[in-house]
Amino acid sequence: MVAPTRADKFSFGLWTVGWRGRDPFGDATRPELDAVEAVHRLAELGAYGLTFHDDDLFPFGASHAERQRRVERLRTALSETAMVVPMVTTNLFTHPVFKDGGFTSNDRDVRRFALRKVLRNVELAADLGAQTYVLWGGREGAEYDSAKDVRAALDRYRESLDLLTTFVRDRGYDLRFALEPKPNEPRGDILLPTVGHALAFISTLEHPELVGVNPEVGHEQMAGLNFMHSVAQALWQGKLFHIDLNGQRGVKFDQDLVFGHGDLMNAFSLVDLLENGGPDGTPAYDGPRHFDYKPSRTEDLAGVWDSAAANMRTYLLLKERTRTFRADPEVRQALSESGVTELRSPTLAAGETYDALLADPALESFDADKAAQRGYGFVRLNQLALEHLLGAR
Ligand code: 3MF
Ligand code: MG
Ligand code: MG
Ligand code: MG
Repeated sequence: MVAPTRADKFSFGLWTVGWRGRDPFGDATRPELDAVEAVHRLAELGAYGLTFHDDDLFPFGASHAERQRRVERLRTALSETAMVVPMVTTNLFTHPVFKDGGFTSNDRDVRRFALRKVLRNVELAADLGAQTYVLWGGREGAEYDSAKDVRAALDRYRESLDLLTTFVRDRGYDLRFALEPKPNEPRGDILLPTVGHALAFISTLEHPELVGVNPEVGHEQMAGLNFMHSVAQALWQGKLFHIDLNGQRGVKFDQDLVFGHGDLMNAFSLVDLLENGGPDGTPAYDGPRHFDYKPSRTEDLAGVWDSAAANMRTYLLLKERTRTFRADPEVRQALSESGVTELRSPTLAAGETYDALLADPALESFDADKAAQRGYGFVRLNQLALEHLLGAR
């Protein structure tokens, strides 16, 4: 039951298991990991996909020949393991040239260089059969309010997205873009800090249908937000193109823990939403279950693979627990008594107008004080969820 298979669609960033443990205060604690080994190890563990930034696969500034050589090695590993590349992304944050951003750098030459870096990697993504191209603008932002004209920066952000969507349309690529919001780190303030900001921005684009979001558990939680709520709204707007699963313990630095090693109750409700939130309890999301975490720098290579397996195992355990939760007759009754199911009924009757609502005699005699006495039973419902999560029911 908790052995992952390809059908579970688990994918990992090459930069996750490949993270060497370098942080702002300490050097690397682990050796470099070869992309080919990563593909083989992840496939053995039950993953189906690998994702990467251009710079994860070939060094920044690599020659065309070197780039091709690395891509071919990856292609061979993929065919040996039947692994796929569902998503590709660009590194617009490591090289010092991007210290003030890529698409929104104050320096126009840097912006042009950044755009070309993305365009070239979009070609590779399409060639490898990726369906999603993620854009995480970690350096698009500022530390000082006087340093960035935010409206001009958003104009440049939009200009970049409009160019990218025109490019994939003209080339006939079957590829969509997903913006990954994050409130801060590495910049003091990052543009498009939350899922909500990104959704509002997308509505201003030339081809909004080609752009969605890639929400990350820890990023929304760093802003003190409820991750499940953010994902639910993205789903509601048809914009959940991809997802980054990991763990975060509260409003502090970006922790990138294993999925479930942060807010476990919220992870449970997230898996419940993704797996059972569709019509009649079907999955609400069918894309990759992508892990963007960092094996803690205390771990050796064995610990890296243990942590990779832990992400998938935790997800599957939660999935199983959400099934027992949904199937429990007591839960069904509690959901009904709490009005959770009643919220699906439209507030107005079919064809009812505001005049009819204004004149409704039932509202004349509606006893607000009496209605206010109702207990919703949400605590009991949440305890049922917790008991299923703990395996106590
Ligand atoms: C940083 C992130 C990024 C993005 C990545 C993929 C380096 O907190 O989450 O990881 O996920 O750039 O698009
Ligand atoms: Mg992250
Ligand atoms: Mg993170
Ligand atoms: Mg991420």
